[in-house]
Amino acid sequence: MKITAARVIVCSPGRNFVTLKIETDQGLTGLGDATLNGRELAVASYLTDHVVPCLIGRDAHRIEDTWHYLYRGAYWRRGPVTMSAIAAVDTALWDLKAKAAGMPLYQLLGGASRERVLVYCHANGRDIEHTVDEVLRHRELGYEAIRAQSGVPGLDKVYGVVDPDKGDQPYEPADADLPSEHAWSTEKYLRHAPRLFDAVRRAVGDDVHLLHDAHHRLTPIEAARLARDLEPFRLFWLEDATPAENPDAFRLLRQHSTTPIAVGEVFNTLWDCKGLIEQQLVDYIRATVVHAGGITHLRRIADLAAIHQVRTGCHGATDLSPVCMGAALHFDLWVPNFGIQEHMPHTAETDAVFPHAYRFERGYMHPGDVPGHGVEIDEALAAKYPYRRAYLPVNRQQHDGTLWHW
Ligand code: KDG
Ligand code: MG
Repeated sequence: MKITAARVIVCSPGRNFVTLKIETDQGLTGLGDATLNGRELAVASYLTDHVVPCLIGRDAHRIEDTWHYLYRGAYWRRGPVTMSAIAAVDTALWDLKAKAAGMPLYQLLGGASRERVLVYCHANGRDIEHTVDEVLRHRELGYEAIRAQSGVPGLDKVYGVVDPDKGDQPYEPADADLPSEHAWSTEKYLRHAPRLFDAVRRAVGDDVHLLHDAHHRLTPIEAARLARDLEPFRLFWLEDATPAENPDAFRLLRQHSTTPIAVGEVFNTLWDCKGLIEQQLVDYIRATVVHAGGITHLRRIADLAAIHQVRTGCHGATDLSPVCMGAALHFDLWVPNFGIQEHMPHTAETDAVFPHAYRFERGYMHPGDVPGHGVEIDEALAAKYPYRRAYLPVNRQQHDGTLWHW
């Protein structure tokens, strides 16, 4: 099966998505997600200008060889742009191989290890009361695992928080034109977060998994304090408690708390998490298909994690396209050391552009059983939503304006 053409499709049905479509001489096509929120065109250019010319004429079945051709062959390794581009090619090739075999992708990976995929949702509120209402509403929808994020008194905007009264959208922000600036206070947040989980746990009882994302904003000792303060509420995980690039920080965190730790949505390769996994400094690894080199590389990360009792918890925010979601769900159904999958439903506009076989049912998902990863693109509809420049916000310390982690 020879690759005859490959194209990058950039569209913005509510937010930007970058999709690679590979065509073959067998008439089959494969899709890969290449979306890197806020830096979309860098990946599109990396693919169009540097990768696509190398793909034409290659055997689409040689997934492993193509992965190394793009990774080692570039000489310059790693990084989110490179690895998202490689991921897109890899995902499209797995899609093609599974279509050629007439099987859903999870069958090629080794078959289903479970009946269905446990997912967690986002309950976001402007304050504690609103967040509790959102947790209870998501419980009614059947979710057994719920991430709770709340506005913090004294801070106007906080990551993960939605205020419908301010017209906020229930998805990861992608502000147009230039990055917006938020004010941050660690002291206010650290006072507030334990109160939030006290209220949420009381309202929802013991039978729901609760999660929280600190989004890299704490120093190691602050992260340790938060993890310890949250222990009574028995979280499923505390995510990105401190910036992910410093493994030593996680050693300090571990010394102080038994709250399970998740990290890795910003990781691109095994080399970013090797130490954290081998030293069992984290419990869940959040790398996913699009930003960590595709199915081929993600399964390598998962295999290393498995022998150190670290489980997977793939990133699944709405800035990852349905193509990534579909591929991740096949991976989740197979991967032996599965933990949980993040699920933020896409908007109706996005779902219409990316028709898919995966489905949600009362707190669980399934990738479906059509050949391939089960996600397609309606190119005519996609063309109606041209790219719009968009950025994630930035954070500054409230007291003196120092640029901080968002
Ligand atoms: O583009 C950034 C988002 O993907 C990130 O902010 C989402 O932290 C996130 C999460 O846990 O979903
Ligand atoms: Mg996160």
